[in-house]
Amino acid sequence: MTLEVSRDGMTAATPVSSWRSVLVYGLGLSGVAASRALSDRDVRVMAVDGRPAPDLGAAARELLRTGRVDRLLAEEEIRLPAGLDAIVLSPGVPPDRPLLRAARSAGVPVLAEVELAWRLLEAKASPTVVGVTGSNGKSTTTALTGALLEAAGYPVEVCGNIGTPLCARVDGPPDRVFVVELSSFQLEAVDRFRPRAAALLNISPDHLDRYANVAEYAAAKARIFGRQAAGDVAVVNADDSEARRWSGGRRGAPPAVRRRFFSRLRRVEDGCYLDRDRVIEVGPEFRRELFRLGDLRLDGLHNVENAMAAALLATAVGADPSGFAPALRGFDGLPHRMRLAGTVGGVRYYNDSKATNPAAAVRALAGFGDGSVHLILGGRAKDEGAAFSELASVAAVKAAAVYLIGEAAPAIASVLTDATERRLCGTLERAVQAASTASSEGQAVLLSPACASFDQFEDFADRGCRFEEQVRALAAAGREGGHG
Ligand code: UMA
Ligand code: ADP
Repeated sequence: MTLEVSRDGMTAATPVSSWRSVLVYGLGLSGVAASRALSDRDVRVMAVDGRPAPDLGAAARELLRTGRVDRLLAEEEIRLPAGLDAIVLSPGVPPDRPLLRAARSAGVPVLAEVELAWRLLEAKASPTVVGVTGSNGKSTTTALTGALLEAAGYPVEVCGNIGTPLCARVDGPPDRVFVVELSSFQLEAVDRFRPRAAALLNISPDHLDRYANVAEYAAAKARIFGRQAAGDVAVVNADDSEARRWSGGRRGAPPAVRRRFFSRLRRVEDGCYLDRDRVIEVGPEFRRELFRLGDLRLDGLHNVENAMAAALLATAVGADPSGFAPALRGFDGLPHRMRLAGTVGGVRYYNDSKATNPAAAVRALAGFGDGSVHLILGGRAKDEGAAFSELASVAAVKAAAVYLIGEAAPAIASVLTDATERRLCGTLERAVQAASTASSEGQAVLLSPACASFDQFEDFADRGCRFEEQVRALAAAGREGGHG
């Protein structure tokens, strides 16, 4: 599959103010927000969704009931309605759906929800948008950037893939800074979207159920820089060779864009780096301290990278870094990312349900002692076998045992080394039970599943909450039994 949306001139330049009729594809969070924004501007909205109306969420049903979305088409109904100005695409909808192919051959623009939001913002003023993408660390970096900008006195909207669509934040007071987490899915269908500062944190294999190969996935991510121009800043992880490669050259940031690098490992010429316990920012004519490692409440070296990226993004839009250290001291992370869910009988239970690919789980394991972790892995793999091999070698060192759940259990079991003790548990409940029985004081039980959750749960948050519930139940049982 090729991405049919090109950087240059995907769409006719008709302003949204002249639109009359739009089809919104997907009526989840993105589609609901886009539909509301369009109907508020008197654009006729039709929608298409693979789910029938009664199965949609309450907000979508309300839009249909009140006539703000005036028609719901079934996904198989592949005829393109006449007279459309655009199709607004939800990120979860793959670009090769028949209706989208038909739209492209008929010359109807297909735009991401974030692209629509950009055009609505652009119509009012010159917006300040900060974008964050990468395979891992997007949500944490997005939230951190928001916290640093707030500490520097900016009114901030933190939105995008982190949970609230940008379209839902478009209307409101002027002069806000929009910090937007962007997935590869969203970036596939952006066109004029131009973040003043944009970060590419890292690239590791992910979503290979949607992309033919890693290059196609990375190319979608690199589109974050596509419309940047002189005066804009591209923030790039110097320690990640793929991020470096995709941020420059033909498909990355145009030459006029200032590329600023962050590195944990070596000095950079323009950007920031770790010098013992201090993060130092350097530019052509200056050098200053941004924060110290001790200011970070988040564990893990990957979070040092996330904080460095956030600091460069915040300074790119003008933030004074003097408030960064206290802001970092006040940030204790997002739910479901390496959170201590409880300590039972001297065993620490960590919820890292958001680790939905192998690279994220590898990072999670890095912080533990050898042979000390009872690791729960599995769910719906986004890729077959190969991607688990690095995780298998790290698990061989760090894990006391591995507990496998969900669809991917056989694929993961097949790449674990012979020396790695493994149990096929099926469900999360059985895995937590087995891990709690086998673990001993001083060890940890870690849910860092390296897979998506959709085979057994609503989403990663549902999986994380179920894990935490079980940990609470274990703690309660421990108290009743007289151990704590
Ligand atoms: N649908 C179809 N046909 C399809 C696929 C979906 O009709 O082929 C319909 C579904 O029936 C449903 C709707 O589309 O009614 C859902 O749309 P969606 O999957 O795009 O999800 P939204 O509710 O709009 O949420 C999206 C992001 N989801 C995805 O990208 C899959 C949310 O990220 C994001 O928070 C939200 O927009 C707001 O911006 C979630 C996610 O899993 C957390 N993201 C992936 C990730 O982080 O790895 C990319
Ligand atoms: P994303 O939004 O990209 O999924 P999150 O900030 O939600 O990223 O973090 C998800 C998981 O990825 C974390 O629980 C952690 O295990 C891992 N992670 C976070 N930051 C990084 C990073 N910079 N590099 C690699 N892995 C990371």
